Amino acid sequence: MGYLESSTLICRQERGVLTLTMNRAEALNALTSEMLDALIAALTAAESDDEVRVVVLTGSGRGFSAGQDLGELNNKEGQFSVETQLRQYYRPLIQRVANFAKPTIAKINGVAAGAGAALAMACDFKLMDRRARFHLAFSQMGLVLDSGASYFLVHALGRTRALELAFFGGSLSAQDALALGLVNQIAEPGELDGLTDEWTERLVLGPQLAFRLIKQELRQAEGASLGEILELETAFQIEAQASLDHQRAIDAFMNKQPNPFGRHVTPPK
Ligand code: T3D
Repeated sequence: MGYLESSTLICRQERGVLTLTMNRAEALNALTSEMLDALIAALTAAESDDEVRVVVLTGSGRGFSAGQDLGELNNKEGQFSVETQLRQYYRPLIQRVANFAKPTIAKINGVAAGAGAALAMACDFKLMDRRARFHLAFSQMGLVLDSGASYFLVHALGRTRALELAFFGGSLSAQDALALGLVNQIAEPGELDGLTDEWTERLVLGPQLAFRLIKQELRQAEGASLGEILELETAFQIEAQASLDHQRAIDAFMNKQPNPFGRHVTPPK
């Protein structure tokens, strides 16, 4: 399937991986309405595209994304309220990413600020250049967390750490983000592309149905009771156990062949 090119979003599809590159390097990929529309459209198309197994979200130049484009917001004042902006663009985008059926990777090549940080956090896996940083200075501007940042922070860190970061956070280095569990792995300068390729390869080779169901299980587990989760796990396991992927894995095991999904090890930190 072809993806609509926009000057603000580059879409590249190769060997099961759709890479979406926010493309306003001169403004650290600050999010405009055009870019937000393009992101939502590309993700909507990718969801039902069987040729896409993994989505990678990244930025061009030295930034991941500096969040809402402040120039556009000022120009729009009067026509568009913050409420409209959040409801029309950020809510659908963040929900689309967080509920996406297939694995997603934020390839955090540079600074991720405001809604740009929330967008990265909404992805399943986060790989970060050692020189990149999160800029969570909402409160420094007299603003509150938005675009799901409060949800992602409190779920990742717990209330105490989330409050500290939201009140006084400012910039958070890649090293600190790793220590807090906000990102999966850090790449040395020049090595983020290679690291991302390793992750995408493992995800493309992996059992797609099991990945989709595991994502749903973990999402539901954030707000459900143990009883509800035990029920859900039962239904999903019945489905997974009947899959061709499971049959292939069992056949390989019984015949002392390598696992069909490739390496299954925790990557080194
Ligand atoms: O309606 C709504 O309110 C929706 C709400 C959404 C939530 C949000 O995202 S609100 C948060 C918006 N983002 C910010 O407040 C971050 C603003 N940017 C910065 O604080 C800094 O740029 C950074 C800390 C991210 C990076 O600093 P630095 O020193 O590395 O770069 P810089 O020189 O500040 O920026 C480089 C260029 O990008 C510069 O343009 P110039 O002067 O070279 O022409 C700068 O103006 C531009 N830029 C950076 N961020 C934005 C931006 N242009 C528009 N909007 C931006 N958000």
